[in-house]
Amino acid sequence: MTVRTGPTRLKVILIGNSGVGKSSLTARYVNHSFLTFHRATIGTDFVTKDETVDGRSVVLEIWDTAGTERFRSLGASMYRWSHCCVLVFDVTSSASFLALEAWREDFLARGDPPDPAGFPFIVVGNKTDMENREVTCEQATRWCARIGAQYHEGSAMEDLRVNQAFQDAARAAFQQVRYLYLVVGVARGGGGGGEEIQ
Ligand SMILES: Nc1nc2c(ncn2[C@@H]2O[C@H](COP(=O)(O)OP(=O)(O)OP(=O)(O)O)[C@@H](O)[C@H]2O)c(=O)[nH]1
Ligand SMILES: [Mg+2]
Repeated sequence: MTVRTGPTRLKVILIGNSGVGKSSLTARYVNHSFLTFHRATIGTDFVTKDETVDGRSVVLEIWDTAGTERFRSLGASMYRWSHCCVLVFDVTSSASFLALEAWREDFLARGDPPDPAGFPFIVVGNKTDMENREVTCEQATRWCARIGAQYHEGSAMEDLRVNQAFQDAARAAFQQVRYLYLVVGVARGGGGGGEEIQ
C-alpha cells in the first residue's frame, strides 16, 4: 500500500574543513545571497528548500555543519539518516581537498548508513573564481571516480554550478530514499517528515 502524507523529505548534509564555503553555498542556493565574511558555523545550521526531482516535489533538509575541530564530536548524531553527503573543499587549498578522505571515512564510520558501499556522495570544489588554485579539476575528478562520487566545481560567490550541485544532491538523495525503502526495507527514510514513496 502506498502512503501519501506529503512530499518526501530528503536530508542532505554538507561537510568539509572550516572556511571552504559550506554556508556560502547553502546561502547561495537557498537565499540567492552571498556574504563576504566568514562567520564560522556553530554546531549545525539547518534550512529547508522545496525542490523538484524528476517532476516530483521534495523538501530538501540541508544540514550545514561546522568544519571546526571542536564540533567534530557532534558528528554521529548529525550524520545519521542522511540521504546524501556533500563533501566540500576549496580549490585554492590542497589541505581542504586532502582532508575529504578523512571526512568521508568519518561520515561512513559514525553515520553508519545502511548501505555504506552504495551511499551517495557529491563532491564540490568551491571558489573557482579565485586565481591561486591548488587543486586541479583533473585531480578532483580522479578522486571522485575512485570513490564513485559526482563532481561539481564552481563558486558560491559567482553563483557558478551551485544549483546543479544541490539538484544532483537532491536526485541522489531521492534515489537513496527509494533504495532504502524498497530494497533495504528501512521504512523511515530519515528526515522525520511524511513520505511519498512510489
Ligand atoms: N572568493 C570566494 N570566497 C568564498 C566563496 N565561498 C565562500 N567564500 C568565502 O569563504 C569564507 C568562508 O565561507 P563559509 O561559507 O563561512 O565557510 P564554511 O565552510 O561554512 O566554514 P565553517 O562554518 O567554519 O565550517 C567566507 O569569507 C566566504 O565569503 C567563493 O565561491 N569564492
Ligand atoms: Mg559554515
